Amino acid sequence: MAEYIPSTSKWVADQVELYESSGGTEGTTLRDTGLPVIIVTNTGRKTGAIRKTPLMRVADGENYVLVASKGGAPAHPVWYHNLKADPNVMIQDRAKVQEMRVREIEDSSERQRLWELAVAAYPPYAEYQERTDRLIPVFIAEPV
Ligand code: F42
Repeated sequence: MAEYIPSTSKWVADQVELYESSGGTEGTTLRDTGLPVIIVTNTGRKTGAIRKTPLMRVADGENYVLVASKGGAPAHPVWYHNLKADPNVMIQDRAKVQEMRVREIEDSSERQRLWELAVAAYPPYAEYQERTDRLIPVFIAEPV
């Protein structure tokens, strides 16, 4: 069984701890914004370790849109590379935990539709894209 290595960001690791230990009843929003968060459990592409990444909850029907924004940082978040290496994830949305498979959206019109959903759910995504000249990657997570 692979080991879980918490995020190096304490606030992130703390949110995962609270979210999971409360069975998805606490720690389910972004700080005091009231905006919902999901936890994406993914596999470290180098360590094979279990990694847990909170992301804003952007639903598209039964699917989720995962946005590799990292606050508009110049480089993709490391979890982006994990998902590209192994698309099999677990997503916890409050009390619901399900196996899902992710794929990066390359088609520009589909990406545009999903990007608009994401910005509607979490407007700062638009500012993050302004901050960086990297195109912020968008994944769709679909039930297995
Ligand atoms: N980040 C987003 O990008 N989008 C969001 O919508 C978002 C929402 C959100 C809500 C709540 C919250 O608490 C955090 C939120 N975050 C969001 C932050 C997100 O959870 C991540 O912390 C952030 O995106 C940065 O991801 P990261 O994978 O770059 O994390 C770094 C800090 C990290 O954990 N690095 C580890 C380390 O040890 O330095 C390595 C982690 C890892 O996966 N290592 C791989 C392995 O094999 O284990 C190696 C990968 C490689 O190729 O090097």
